[in-house]
Amino acid sequence: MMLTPQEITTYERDGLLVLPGLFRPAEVETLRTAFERDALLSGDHRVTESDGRRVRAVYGSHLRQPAYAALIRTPRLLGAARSLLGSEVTLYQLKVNAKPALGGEGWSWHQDYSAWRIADRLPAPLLVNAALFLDPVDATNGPLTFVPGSHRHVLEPADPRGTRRSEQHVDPDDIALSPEQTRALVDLHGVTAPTGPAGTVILFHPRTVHGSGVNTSPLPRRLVLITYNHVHNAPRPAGVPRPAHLVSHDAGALRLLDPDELPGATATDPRR
Ligand code: HL5
Ligand code: SIN
Ligand code: MN
Repeated sequence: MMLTPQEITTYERDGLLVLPGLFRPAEVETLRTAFERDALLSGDHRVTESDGRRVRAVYGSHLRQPAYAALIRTPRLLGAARSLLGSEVTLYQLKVNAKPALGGEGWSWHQDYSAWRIADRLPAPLLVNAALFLDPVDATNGPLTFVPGSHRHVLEPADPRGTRRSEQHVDPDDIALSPEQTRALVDLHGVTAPTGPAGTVILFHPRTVHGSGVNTSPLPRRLVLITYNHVHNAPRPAGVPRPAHLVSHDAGALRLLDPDELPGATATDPRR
């Protein structure tokens, strides 16, 4: 799928673009079922909430679940990433942030590129994130919240606390902006927390400041986050690269999926 010139202008102005209901209910159902299966597999790719029990995030589902391997190559997402980066793209990262019902924890305000510059020595912020709602999102279940226009600010994360929240990945807590930085940005640009049906996609820039609050609702807020990278922007880790479930080790340009390859899709869908 190609984005319209107007959609590209909005993305460049705000650092984000909302595409309501981009995936059909049957497609989302397939992805939810595959996630439920994947979330049962223990390992370093699965991050828990502070109770050490409930699932906070699952990394690299495309390595274990065919529905996610197919998802990253759908023309709707891959085509959009290519148009925004103006190049062939590779996969950088895929995760599902699960934010469980009745108390799923929040994510601190941050810019993703800070994590990837520091942890993976990624040369440039030539990436696009696609956030796909696996559940309907409203004001009560901890929506992803953005500072529109913040992608033009180059910000140093506040001094990290001595201890890391997680050894498994860079938690936004560890690259969080200070209250002063956040207040200044929000004063300047305001905030937006897009809501919508399951299947909605938000495209956002790796420097767009974002975070989210606690899920107080009785329903989970599961969110797939796919990060595409410019084909000539491979990370250059100083030592051992981070594991493939965190940062893809496949440097090859992604190939578009054939129309009938996505489980749950119909070949007649005009937006494929
Ligand atoms: N957890 C990611 C990583 O690469 C970084 C965060 O939202 C993305 C900041 O370890
Ligand atoms: C969230 O899931 O609300 C936070 C997502 C992110 O930091 O990428
Ligand atoms: Mn993030």
